[in-house]
Amino acid sequence: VEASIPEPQREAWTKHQVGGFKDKDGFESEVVRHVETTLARSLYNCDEAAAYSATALAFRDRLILEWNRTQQRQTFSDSKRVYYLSLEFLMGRALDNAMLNVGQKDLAKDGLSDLGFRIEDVIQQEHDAALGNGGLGRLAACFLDSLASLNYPAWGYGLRYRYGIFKQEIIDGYQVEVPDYWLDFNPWEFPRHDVTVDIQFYGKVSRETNEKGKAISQWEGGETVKAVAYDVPIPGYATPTTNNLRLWSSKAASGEFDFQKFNSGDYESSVADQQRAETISAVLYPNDNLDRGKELRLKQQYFWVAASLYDIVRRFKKTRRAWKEFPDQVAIQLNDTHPTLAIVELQRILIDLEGLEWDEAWNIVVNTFGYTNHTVLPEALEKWSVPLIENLLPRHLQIIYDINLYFLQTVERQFPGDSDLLRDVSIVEESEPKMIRMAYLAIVGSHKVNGVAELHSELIRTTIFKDFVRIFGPDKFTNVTNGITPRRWLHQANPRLSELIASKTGGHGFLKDLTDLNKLELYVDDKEFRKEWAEIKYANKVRLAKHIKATTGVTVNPAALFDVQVKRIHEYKRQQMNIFGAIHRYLELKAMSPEQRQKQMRRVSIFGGKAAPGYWMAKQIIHLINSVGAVVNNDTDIGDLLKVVFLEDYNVSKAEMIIPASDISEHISTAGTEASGTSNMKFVLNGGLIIGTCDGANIEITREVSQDNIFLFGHLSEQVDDLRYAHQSGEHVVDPKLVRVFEEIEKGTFGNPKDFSDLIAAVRDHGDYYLVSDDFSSYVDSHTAVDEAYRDQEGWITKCITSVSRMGFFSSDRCINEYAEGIWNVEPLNTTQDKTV
Ligand code: GPK
Repeated sequence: VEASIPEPQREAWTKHQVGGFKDKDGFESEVVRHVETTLARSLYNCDEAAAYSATALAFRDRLILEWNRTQQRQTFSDSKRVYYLSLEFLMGRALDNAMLNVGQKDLAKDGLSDLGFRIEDVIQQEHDAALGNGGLGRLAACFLDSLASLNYPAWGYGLRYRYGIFKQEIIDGYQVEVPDYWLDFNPWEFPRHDVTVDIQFYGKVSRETNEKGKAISQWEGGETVKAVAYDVPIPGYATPTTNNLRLWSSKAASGEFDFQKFNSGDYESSVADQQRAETISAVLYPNDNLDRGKELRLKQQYFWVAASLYDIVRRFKKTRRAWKEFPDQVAIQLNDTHPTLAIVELQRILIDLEGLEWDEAWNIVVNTFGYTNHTVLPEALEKWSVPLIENLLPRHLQIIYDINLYFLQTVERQFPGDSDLLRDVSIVEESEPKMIRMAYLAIVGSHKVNGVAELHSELIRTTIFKDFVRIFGPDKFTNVTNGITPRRWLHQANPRLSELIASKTGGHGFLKDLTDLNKLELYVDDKEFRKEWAEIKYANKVRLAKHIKATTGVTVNPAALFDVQVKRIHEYKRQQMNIFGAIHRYLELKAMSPEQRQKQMRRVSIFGGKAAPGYWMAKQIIHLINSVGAVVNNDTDIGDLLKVVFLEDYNVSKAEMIIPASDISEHISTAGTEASGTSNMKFVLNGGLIIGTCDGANIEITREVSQDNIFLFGHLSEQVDDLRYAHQSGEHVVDPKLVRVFEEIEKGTFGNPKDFSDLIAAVRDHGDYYLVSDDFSSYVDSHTAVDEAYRDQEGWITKCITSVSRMGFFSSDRCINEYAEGIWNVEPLNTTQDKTV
């Protein structure tokens, strides 16, 4: 690699190399400099927002120095890199994370205090980067943190949406969506106006014969859009490694607008072209676990994938290696099927632009890609209509057909005459219109396919992808159980607990190796330790209680059992069962004598989560929760024995406050539907227990913490098909307790019953697909067991401490190491032997 500055001038560079601030004084002077110059303000008009901006800029400057060194180190070392392609990165706030990861939060706290600010207030000024929907997007963000913390040479690639996931307001008990325009001031990104890629759409394919007599296809796009790179530094924890998240933004290819049109007076169409181009990266699709097949979404996918691959290939070409070495230099992980077109695009680059033979190219492609599946729900599996692809990406459709042809030929040789099998595994579904099954394309084009928890990986092997296991053999399919970063989800979200753990485990090493938590088990009977543990949980609950009061007006008692379900609203996640359960509890309390009542456990039933704007049932669930809250919370018979609250606009930074305040959290999906779940891990890591079904990672959490420390209920995934079948054949008898709940709703106790009729009908009249009635009585019983266990506070604390001590497995560091070894074949980069120019 050549340096751009010749030898004689380099001395001046070394002399002026900036080092970043080293102490509190240096930090303060950077903050003041940014306030006075970058922000053009002064001590006369520096509010909290300005203090945040200046602090963020000071840390950004510091990060970018490490970013530069890391990129240099990775280039010089010439080692294999990982590229994580994800349409979603749910990053949340960056400042607190950056301060903690570089180990300068205490310094910043003191510095800000000198300047007249409280660090907590300054941190709160930051807008969440919410470029994702839920679990899948947050997983990608945890992975970036682990990749950097473990010193892997890794980049994330995504889209720079102008609008992230909408903000949720609750108005009169209904969800209202408000656009999330978050880029007003974003100090964490670096625009790279020099790093651009022209992306083609539409157009036609021509076939020519080259000098050697070989047929070459050339795609000439009918429309060009420019991709501009924006880089976001990703600091690792307690390491100099600062990786890159590259987000692409779309722009009109001709700059601002078409001057030809502009000069000829056609202003409107000139501006329209520009707007159409910018629309591509304008908004995040707000659906979780649902595919809607919209053309603009396909455009987003190709735009992002093509820009990323161009970038990756450009970087590879600088090494001047032979193409066959590509998979030794590059591992690309597909986060769900959203980036599956990357498989087709790389094959196109290799055969159409680089002139490789099909087989050689295909070998490279397959060895480069890995595919992670995140769901078995049929409505979430992506399919694109053939006419849509043909119009937008004509050459890609041809290549998809060729991939399918060669694939089906090998299947035919392996299983001669099995035409059912050929139809079942074909990448092209023979429907009207024909559809491309993206998961099948991803499987065929990758060397490894993984699920995200043991049960889920087993389910994909035995159900949705079983034919592919026959064809490719079992080794292509593997499991990598999800994990979470303990930096954000313990150290940052629960600083007091992190300190307490550090005091018992010999420092903060557990944040690098989470299995160190097992040292806590020695202290489970330590009186002083248990007392502090309980105090911290209580303080976290007080903080949440204040937030509840301020945002909903409801007074909750921090001594009550906090029962939390926060996640996207979805029928399969069964928030409806939770609120039916809360109604059941309310009815039981109402039926009691006052004396009896006073013996009951106090509960706060806390909900949060967004419904996709077009998801009618999910919106009814939100409305029911709010309507029940309005009645229960104002019932003087009930007082603080039961409160039901819905927290508006659940997002990453709210999660950081809510999760540490939970006593019990609900992970109650119909068995076999929740691929993994990741908040389940966060709750237990923060000293809360779980009520849950035998689903996703709940099963592995149980294995780790033991049956005694989790409240499991409900039918098992192997029983689900039979139960559904039984419902179909009219044998469905609704649980009597649930019948009673429905009666109460239909009496109008919680407002107009028509508002909730579809929720009831789904269970009573439409086959109860999610088995709410089948699981209801065991759910209610399990809650009774929770009450009993919580009554014994000492026993409860023992359960919590024991569970935390056994959560080491669920670090995303473990998870990333498994990907690195089993799928990517990459190694961490030594950060101690820095080479310089
Ligand atoms: C799965 F298919 C999808 C999707 O579209 N969005 C999404 O967030 C989630 N997911 C699963 O639902 C979770 O069970 C899982 O933990 C998470 O992905 C990460 O793997």
